[in-house]
Amino acid sequence: MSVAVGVIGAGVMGSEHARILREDINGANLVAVCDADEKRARAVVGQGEVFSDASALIHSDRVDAVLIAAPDAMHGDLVLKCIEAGKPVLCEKPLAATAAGAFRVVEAEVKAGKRFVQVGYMRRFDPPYEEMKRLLSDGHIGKPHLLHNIHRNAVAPDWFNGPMSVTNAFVHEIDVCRWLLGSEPVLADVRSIAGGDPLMITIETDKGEIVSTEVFMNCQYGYHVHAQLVGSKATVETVRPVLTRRNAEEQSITSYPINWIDRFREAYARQIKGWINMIATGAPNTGANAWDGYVTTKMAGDIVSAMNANKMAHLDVEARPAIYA
Ligand code: ISE
Repeated sequence: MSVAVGVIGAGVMGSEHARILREDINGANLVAVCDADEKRARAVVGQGEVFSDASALIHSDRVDAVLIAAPDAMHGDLVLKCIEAGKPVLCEKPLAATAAGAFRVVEAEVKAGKRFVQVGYMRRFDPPYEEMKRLLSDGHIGKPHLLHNIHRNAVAPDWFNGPMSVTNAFVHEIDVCRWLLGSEPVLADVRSIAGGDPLMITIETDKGEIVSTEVFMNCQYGYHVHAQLVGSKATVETVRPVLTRRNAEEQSITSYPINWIDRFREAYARQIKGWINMIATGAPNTGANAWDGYVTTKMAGDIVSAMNANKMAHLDVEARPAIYA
């Protein structure tokens, strides 16, 4: 059985997801793309149908499953429409622009008694991050003490604003902390240079681990994401995937990707492969669910509020509903 997928949003992420569905995934078929700009939709839809209305795509009999890559502020409502239509949905992070919007998704799944939603925290599918988790799980690192993160973009996207360093970018490190360590952030302190970029965010977890993250949205030299886990027996860190090393003019040079698409191309494809396999075979969902999406969005919002009040953020969430056990 081939899963017929409709993609909402044909921007930088939606067009890459559409390409992956067209070219890299056996068992899936890109049947529809919706974007406010019809030309952008037509450029990526392949043999599928172009929609100008997201609801029409979601409710189309041609569409079995929906991938949402629209602007962040639209995510929550579009996901709710997918749940109402009874269709599985992979939603790019964040799950919603606000904690309230994300919690409405959780409430809809609890009411339905069924999980429809996967959230696009693709680092869970990135081989370096997966290896880190495997080494930790197998006991090679010992008890985790510290996690150091670097999250640098070459130049912030033109739609970016200050709080998005947390709500759009740092949400990845919140999810990595929860997924890699199996811990819940309980305290966050944010410091920044004048102008707010870069930020340094220090989190303390419910197990006493300390997670430090630099978020720099305009580092100029390239897209650079790095993590180092410090444990009681060893440390382990991601190694930047490179294809070549150029030796010239007394230098040894490897290149940085220009954005997250190039750095995480394999992770995006593996994330979609796992999602399609789950839909087609009922295999367990190994990605981030709506509860994970709610927690990251709520914590990011709490951190932004604390930042604005020049305070530390005390992070807590409601009890996790049973359907997310
Ligand atoms: C972007 O939206 C992403 O999700 C990337 O993974 C992240 O590194 C970047 O900072 C975000 O703006």
